[in-house]
Amino acid sequence: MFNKILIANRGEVALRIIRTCREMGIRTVAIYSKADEDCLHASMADEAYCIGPAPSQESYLNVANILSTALLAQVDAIHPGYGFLAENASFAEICEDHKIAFIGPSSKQIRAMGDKVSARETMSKNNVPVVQGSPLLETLEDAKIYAEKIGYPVMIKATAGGGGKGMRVVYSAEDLENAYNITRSEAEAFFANDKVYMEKFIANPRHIEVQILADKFGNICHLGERDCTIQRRHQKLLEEAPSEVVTKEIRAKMVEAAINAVKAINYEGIGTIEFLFDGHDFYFMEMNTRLQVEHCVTEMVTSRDLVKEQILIAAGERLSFTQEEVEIRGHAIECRINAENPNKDFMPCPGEIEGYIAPGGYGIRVDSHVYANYKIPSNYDSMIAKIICWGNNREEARRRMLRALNEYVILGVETTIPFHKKILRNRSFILNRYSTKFVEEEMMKVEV
Ligand code: MV4
Repeated sequence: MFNKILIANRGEVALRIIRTCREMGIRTVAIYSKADEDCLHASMADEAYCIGPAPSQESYLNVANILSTALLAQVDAIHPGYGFLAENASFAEICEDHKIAFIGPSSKQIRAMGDKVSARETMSKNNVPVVQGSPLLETLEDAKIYAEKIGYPVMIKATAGGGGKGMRVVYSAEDLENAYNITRSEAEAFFANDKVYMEKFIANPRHIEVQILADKFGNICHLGERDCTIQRRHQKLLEEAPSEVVTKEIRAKMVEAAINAVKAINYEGIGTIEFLFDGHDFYFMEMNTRLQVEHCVTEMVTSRDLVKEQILIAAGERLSFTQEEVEIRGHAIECRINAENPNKDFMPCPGEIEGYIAPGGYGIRVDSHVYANYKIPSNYDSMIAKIICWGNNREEARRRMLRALNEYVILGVETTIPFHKKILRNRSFILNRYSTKFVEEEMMKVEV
């Protein structure tokens, strides 16, 4: 087992990882930027090193500084958390080259899923349903041929894309040329790769994802699904587990597809297979080769520590449980609390937290790095907390979450707490009848 792990991240996820390391008897090394000198992850870890100035490029994304800190502190492994370097294949490769374990899959497996056209191809060859689509589009003529074959509406997507960047819906032949050209130039600008492909557009889907774990001995387990349909501009706001729109029959097929996906690339680590679900059929969208922000809802309904399993796998140990031992119990909901103003187009609202009282009580978990008089820097993501709640069923969880949101006091900065209360009281949310358009259709209506 590892003796010492460097956590290449900040904020709540850094604390999340430090906590599990401590329970496992593993020493921790924090890194922090000049803007994060007062951050809890720096004080909570066994050692902490400043690795650069505030901008992420010069600190949390500064591979040379992170690696030299890891070598200096003589760590066995690096945990990247999520965001920053978590899905950076070159970083994983550099760790491999320096005999430091990257807590995640191999650089090869990250690359295999980073290219969407080759990922789609691998999946469809291995009994994982994919949306009807095209190979790489070489020319506009290609695009025209495939659009006619697939039938409008279609989507043009960057093969290097993901998470909603570099994609466009095309409703009719007149719009094709323009959409094709714009998506290519956006793809070039975002990813330095202008290769695009086409998919049939699935209108009003749900976003359902399956959590999987795979160790180096070929043991593969799933921990069921999460429903992450409630998003705004591709940022998830609220997630739940399990999904009540997924029937037993669909669930069985979906987890089988997710396991096929993992087997297809000999995946090692924890990962998520994302699907679009139209109420009847589901389709592979992408795979996330990292720990995810919303992993906590899975932890709440399975009582399994995903970070612990992730560390065990990276250290070459076996998963600590078998599929037969996995039981999904009750229902969990997570709300991501951001320092943003929902009334000003979710404008980030950094600054000092002048008063702070976190919710608590039965069935509530708060993962956060903030405290009274903490100054939220403007350099990083605006997520400041996650509330995760558990209930015997969805309605109990929903009421418990509302209770916790009402208890939460955060003074001095605007937060998304009021917006979450509105979601939880929305009729379509309560009835569980909505799609990825929920926020724009249900939440942005102007009251008169
Ligand atoms: C789609 C789609 C409809 N049809 N692909 C958004 C993020 C990226 N992972 C893929 N995305 C989508 N791909 C086809 N063929 C709709 C979306 C999509 C979406 C998906 C999940 C959750 C929220 C979304 C919001 C807008 C679009």
